[in-house]
Amino acid sequence: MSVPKLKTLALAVGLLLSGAAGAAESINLYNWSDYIAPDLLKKFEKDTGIKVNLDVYDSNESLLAKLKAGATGYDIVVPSDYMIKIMIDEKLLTKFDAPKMANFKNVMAPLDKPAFDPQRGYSAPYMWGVTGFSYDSARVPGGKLEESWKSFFEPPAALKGQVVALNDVNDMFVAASLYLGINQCTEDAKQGQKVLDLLTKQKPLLAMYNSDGTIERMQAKEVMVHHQWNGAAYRTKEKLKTAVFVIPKEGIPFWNDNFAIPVGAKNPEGAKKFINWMMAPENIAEASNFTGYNSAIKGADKFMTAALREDPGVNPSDEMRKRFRPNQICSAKAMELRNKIWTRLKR
Ligand code: N2P
Repeated sequence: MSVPKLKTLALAVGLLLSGAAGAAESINLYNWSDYIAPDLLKKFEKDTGIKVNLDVYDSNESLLAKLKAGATGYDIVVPSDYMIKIMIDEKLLTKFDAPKMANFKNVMAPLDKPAFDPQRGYSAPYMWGVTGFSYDSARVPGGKLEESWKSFFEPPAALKGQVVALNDVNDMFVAASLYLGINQCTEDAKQGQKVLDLLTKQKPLLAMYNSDGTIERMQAKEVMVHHQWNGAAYRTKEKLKTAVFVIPKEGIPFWNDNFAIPVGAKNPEGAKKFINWMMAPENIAEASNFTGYNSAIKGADKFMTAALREDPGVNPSDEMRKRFRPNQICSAKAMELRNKIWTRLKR
């Protein structure tokens, strides 16, 4: 048979298979915006016959609010570390025992036994990263900003209206506490007030608080400085060669995002297949190649683009890793203080 005919045949068989299976099964994935490649979801569908419907959110807190309001349509959600713990405590997650999955053996320490879910009963790792800030070296005064949170929280007057903060209580509170030398889990109202004072002083200098569209905003030169997750910063640098990502000397919030199955999921078995599939090195690497973040899966680096693997913001040197400050699991009292400060700031 000729090659074009073979191709047509393969296509016809493929369509038949995916058509038949696709109609039978689907899962609803509720993920951060711009955080998974549409092609990868297609590949999963081709491999398993399960179609993935994607809906997106912009913060852990919006996800939590949605689940608490009783949203039951989702089979998989992607909370960060500290939010996994909150959701376990609020009984919003289904236990699925990730270590029993075939591909869990690929998970690297320490993310195989993280403090927020030591048995990995309720979660499996997706991407990890850090939250720093980017600036356009072609346009900031002097072409350089100090490697300090000072550049972001107390920028020079010339940067008024040229700085964007993530609309993210955890990333903002932790960064501010690192800059001020305050324990991120503080329960002390006086310390909380210091954070609020810093953020209140910064507020009129900001163009906005927004976690979505950070890459496009930098690329379009709408602003010069952007509080940013390192994967987004990597993708920004691809589009704006003069962008620089900063890992501040006072320390940088280190986070990891995880797959979880909410209580009330309609297709938990399909969700488990997806989670296991995503822990295969070649699949998670495709996720990394799209999102710009690293994963905790052994052997994934082989399938990552060399540029991503070697990027100092995505795969920082040991020296830079000393600046990583993992998100901690704080007391309910500390979280209340944090949320109160955020509400006051935003009103
Ligand atoms: C998606 C980035 C999510 C990472 N745009 C934040 N933990």
